[in-house]
Amino acid sequence: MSDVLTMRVVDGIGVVEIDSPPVNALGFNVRKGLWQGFETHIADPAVKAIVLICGGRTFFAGADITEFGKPVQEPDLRQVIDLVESSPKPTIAAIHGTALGGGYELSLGCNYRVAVPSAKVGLPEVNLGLLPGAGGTQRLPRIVGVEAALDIMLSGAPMAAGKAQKLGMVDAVVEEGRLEEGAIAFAKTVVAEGKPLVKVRDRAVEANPDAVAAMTKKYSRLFKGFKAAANIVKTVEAATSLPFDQGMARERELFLELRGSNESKAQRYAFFAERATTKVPDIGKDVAILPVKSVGVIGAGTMGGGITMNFVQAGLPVTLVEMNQEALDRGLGVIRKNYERSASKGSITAEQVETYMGLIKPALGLEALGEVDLVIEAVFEEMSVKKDIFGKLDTICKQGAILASNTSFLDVNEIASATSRPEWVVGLHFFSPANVMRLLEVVRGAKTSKEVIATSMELAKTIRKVPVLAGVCFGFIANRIMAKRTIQAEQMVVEGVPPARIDKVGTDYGFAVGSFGMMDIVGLDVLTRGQTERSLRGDFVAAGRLGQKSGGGFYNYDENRKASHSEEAAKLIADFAAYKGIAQNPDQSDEDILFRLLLPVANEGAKCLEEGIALRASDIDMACILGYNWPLYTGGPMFWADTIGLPRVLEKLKEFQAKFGDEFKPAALLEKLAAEGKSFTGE
Ligand code: 3H9
Repeated sequence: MSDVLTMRVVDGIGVVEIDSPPVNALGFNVRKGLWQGFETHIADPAVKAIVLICGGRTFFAGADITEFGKPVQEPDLRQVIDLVESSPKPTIAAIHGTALGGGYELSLGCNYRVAVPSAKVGLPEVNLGLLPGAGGTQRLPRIVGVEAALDIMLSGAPMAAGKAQKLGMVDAVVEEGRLEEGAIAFAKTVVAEGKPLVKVRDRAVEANPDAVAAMTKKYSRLFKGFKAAANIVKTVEAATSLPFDQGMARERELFLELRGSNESKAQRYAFFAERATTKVPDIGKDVAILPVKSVGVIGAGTMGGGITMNFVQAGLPVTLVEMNQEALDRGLGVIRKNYERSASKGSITAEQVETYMGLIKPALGLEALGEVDLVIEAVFEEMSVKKDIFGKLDTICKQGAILASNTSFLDVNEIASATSRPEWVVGLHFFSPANVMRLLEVVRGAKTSKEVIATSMELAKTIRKVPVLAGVCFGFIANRIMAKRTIQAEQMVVEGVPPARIDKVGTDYGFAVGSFGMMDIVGLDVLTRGQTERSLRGDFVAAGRLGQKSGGGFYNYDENRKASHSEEAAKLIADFAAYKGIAQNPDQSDEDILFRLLLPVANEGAKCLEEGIALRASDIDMACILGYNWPLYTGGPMFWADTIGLPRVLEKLKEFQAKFGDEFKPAALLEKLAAEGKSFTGE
């Protein structure tokens, strides 16, 4: 018998139980087990109805994503669902944990679905660049109608059992902890009542063009770059216009188109990349995770405030320290305003606003941090200031407190040297806005202890961030490598390519904002702070063009912040080019503009790998996706370079190096991998 299958018969009800840790993904072994379980119970005259249940933490979490690149071994999931659906005996899926994707689709092949209150169901395939490919697109609209089905499939969001019951996605909710008993009791009632067995496929569904239009509008962001959403809409339209079997054939065709696409490959890669970031080769499960029950944040500015919000939302009290009352009040005011805005939008309750604010303990002076388990310093980027603070923390903080800096560029080892306990010092680099961006770079100093790293990685999970481990260097991973894009954007603009053209190439690729649009948002004065030499941005600042806040930077802005061409900006650029004696070269192709912007990013990523600054290429990709909104469907700079092919990447870099200089000098690792026919990511 299959090693994931257990069968029993309880009062005439056959139970098929599958247990395949960690999440009962529907890989070949599981499908084989299901086949065997259902065939056996269908053939057994003593069995009057069949309950399908999972062991472990969850019902089936979907198809096994690792199988997608490989040839399918039969029975495939659709064949398994056909077998279940063709059962002459009532079938009942018993759901706990998360019934997702193929897992929920399998339950739709059953006549009934029962769940415990804590269970969730959903079709999240869109997040992997796919569509529900095991009948979900055809069966779900037959239960909930076109509008709700599209909402569920386009959002990809799991739904709690109670709500799912109201929509008919779940037929009964049974007592928590007594799923099997509840499902068996349900099955017995079905048998006793002898009702005709209704299959989902036999239900009717009506077309609803208005709902399609409304949902297409609601999820409009998914229709640019991503491919799955458009195909999901097509399958749902097929469900309303074609007989079931033809609808299934259409679903298959559109699923296969997505499965083979670079976009879906990138999204599947990102799914595993996100889960790989916490795996640090020299830090095993034996390394202790230290308790962090209270936090101190130094600096109530934009970063400090955002950082504070993360922790209070996770229920951890934060002592927020400023040097004067005015700054403290201002910082607290901004945090409150952010929460009140969320409450007015309905994303949190008024009560939550007070709970979060109540967890913040405002304080003047570092002395208030004596007893906290973790301190995060978020003051401005000046080494002497940081060293002064860490020196004081060394005398104030209790032994065993983690001392973290949110520095974006500075040397964490030097900061640690201001203390007598460098093993307790770490970089925790948040990305702005810190309460929104999911990336947390955990910067490992030369002496940072394994416990501190392990605790930082765990802490990221607590505050719903994705940690990426980085070594000490200027800018760590994301800022260091993304700076290469900005350098090239500025270089091309002084060569005479208009900012709008460069930004359009960036936004066509999938960035929400181009390099110049972004500089205008951040503020050119901020970006030139501390600069002594003449620079293009400095010329803009000197001319009073600071960006959006002054009504103009690289672009002019109207009152709605809509950007338009600026003659003054064009003149500043031309003057700067003349001052630098830059040869004009405005006629560059879109492809060259794109490659000049982004290949140096991947090349710098390769250098981070060579130097051991990043553990793996996929960490670099996660850092760019989660810290810089690099378009997910391209997989990040390293995966994208792989999809182009490293020999071609190398060739382009060499061509640019010959034309534009050593900024494009290929990393040794790139040369090596290209020569060996390998890739950065192994994909
Ligand atoms: C699909 O179903 C297509 C069909 O429509 C059509 C077929 C024809 N496969 O996330 P966690 C691994 S597409 C393989 O850390 P949590 C995961 O990598 C699928 N592996 O736990 C990790 O491994 P490791 C639609 C999977 O408790 C471990 O399990 N379904 C899969 O935070 C634990 O995962 C989805 O998109 C999988 N499907 O969250 C659901 N799922 O320990 C995807 C997980 O080595 N899964 N793993 O790092 C999830 O959303 C979350 O994993 C879940 C648990 C909510 C289930």
